[in-house]
Parts: sequence; C-alpha cells; structure tokens
Amino acid sequence: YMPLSKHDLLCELKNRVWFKTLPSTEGPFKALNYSQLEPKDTLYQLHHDGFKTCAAVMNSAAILGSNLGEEIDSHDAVMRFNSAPLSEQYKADIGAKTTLRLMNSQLLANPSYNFFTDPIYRNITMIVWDPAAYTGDMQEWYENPDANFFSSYEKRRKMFPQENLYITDPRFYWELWDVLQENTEAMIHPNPPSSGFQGIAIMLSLCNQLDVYEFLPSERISVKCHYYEKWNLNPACTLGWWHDLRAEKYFVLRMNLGTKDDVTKKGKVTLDGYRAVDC
Ligand code: NCC
Repeated sequence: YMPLSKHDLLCELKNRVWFKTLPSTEGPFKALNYSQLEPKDTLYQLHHDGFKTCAAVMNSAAILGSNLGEEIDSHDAVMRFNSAPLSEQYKADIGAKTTLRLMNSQLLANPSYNFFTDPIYRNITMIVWDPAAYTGDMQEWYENPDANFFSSYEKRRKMFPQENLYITDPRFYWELWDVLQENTEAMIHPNPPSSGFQGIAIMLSLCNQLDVYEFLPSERISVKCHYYEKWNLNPACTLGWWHDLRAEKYFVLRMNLGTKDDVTKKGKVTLDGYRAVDC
C-alpha cells in the first residue's frame, strides 16, 4: 500500500468521479419518460463556465462561533447540505448565500422538512441522492428506494419545470466510494459516502478552488451534531458510523493545500478543483 500524493489523489478523482444525473434513457426512467421530466440542461451545461472560488459548508455544530459568514459568502459559489437553515441568527457564522444544495432523499420523502414550502429550497441548483445497492439494478431501486422520494421529485418537476433539480445516478457516489476505499488502508463500510463528501467531489468538478468548512473539525469540535439543533448530541455525526466519515475526512486532509492553523482555527481545508490540475 503506497499512499498517493496530493496531486495524484486529486487526479484519481478527476479521472473517475464526475457527477451524473439519472440515466433517463435506461430502465424504468426510459419507460417513465424521465427525459421529458428532467431539467433540460445537465449540471455541467448549466454551470458550463464553472466557478473560480467555491465553499462547501457542513452542517456541523462546530461552525457556531466561527464568525466565518462573510468569508463564506465571498466565494463565487456556495454549497450547503440537507435542511441546513439560513436564518439571521446563524448568518455571522455560516453566511447567507447558497448556490447549490445537496440533499439526501429523506428531505423529499419526509414532509416534516417542508421541501415544498421552505424558501431555502428555492432559486438554487438542487441535487438529491438516495442510497442504492452497489450492484444497482435501476428497476429495483425505483420500486424500492431507501426513502420514498421519486413521487415528490415527479410532483416538484411538474410544479417548477424551470427549476434545476437533479437526481444523482448512484454510479456517481459508488465511483467516489471506490476511490475512497482504494486509497484507505482499512476496509470501509460498504455504504454510500456522506452528503458532505459527495458534495466536495461535485464542487471539485465545478470549481477552480474549493474551501471546505467544518468537514475537518476545528478546535470548536463538539458532541452537538448540527449548528441548528440544540439537543441532538451525538459524536457519530462528526466521527461517522453509517457513513465512514473518518476515512472521508482523512482522505480530504491528505489533499489539503491550506495551513494546519486554518484547520484548527477555522475548520477549513483548501483544495484545488479539477480545473486547476493537469492529470
Ligand atoms: O447531518 P447531515 O448528514 O445532514 O450533515 C451534512 C454533512 O455534514 C457533515 N457533518 C455534519 C455534522 C457533523 N457534526 N459533522 C460533519 O462532518 C457530513 O459530511 C454530512 O454528510 C447526510 O450525509 O446526508 C447526513 O444526513 C443526516 C439527515 O438525514 C439529514 O440531516 C436530514 O435530517 C443523517 N442523519 C440521520 O439520518 C439521523 C446523517 O447520518 C448523514
């Protein structure tokens, strides 16, 4: 086992891991005429010029008290995750800008997230993913997704046909998982990577440079799970359980171009995007 250099790790990702939306010409999606339903531009057509500077902001409670809001908003594009709220009370720490939001399928399947009414889910690019089997049969997945989100997706697409809402092709995150496993000495859980790690890979493919906030925990590390939930205390949120967050975080740290001080003080890691490297 020979660990790859920063450049070679990034090139592994660049050569193998690109976001893919649902294959509308395959399996059930063909029969259901998803090519009519899906946004007319792919993610890469929509953002064809890419972004110079990007930020990905994790949902970690450790971001509270960081005062990073302005720094985060100064990036050309900002990615946020799941139900991460943007109220005035958090603005100083997390900022207010959102360009893309990556969500797991629970956000669409479970009405308690108010996907259809909450303004945090409007006027941005959105991507939703659902855990599918590694050896994925699309028909089987459509009939039996981890969370029942396909009907919400179909409803939403008909309500807002101009909106850019994509479903991830499971092959995207399994390709990412393969690269993570091949570059981790131990065996990792055979579960899809976390939303955070998937989002980092998507932003690397769109941006020249990516700053990731509170994925690598700062000195504000806490047993509190999310910055927006007081009583959710669970160290697994930061260290991982179902998702192998420790493997993901160590992988990202190995690509860090920023300083140690940025990690401890800001929980910040700086990565070159695919556009910045020749492989
Ligand atoms: O918690 P979650 O993740 O929404 O967080 C988004 C990403 O931020 C990183 N994170 C979060 C908290 C923390 N203390 N440290 C972190 O590093 C992780 O990279 C994480 O991916 C998910 O990945 O989709 C997840 O979603 C939640 C939950 O479904 C959503 O928040 C919606 O409520 C999952 N929790 C449960 O299912 C109970 C979580 O396991 C993974």
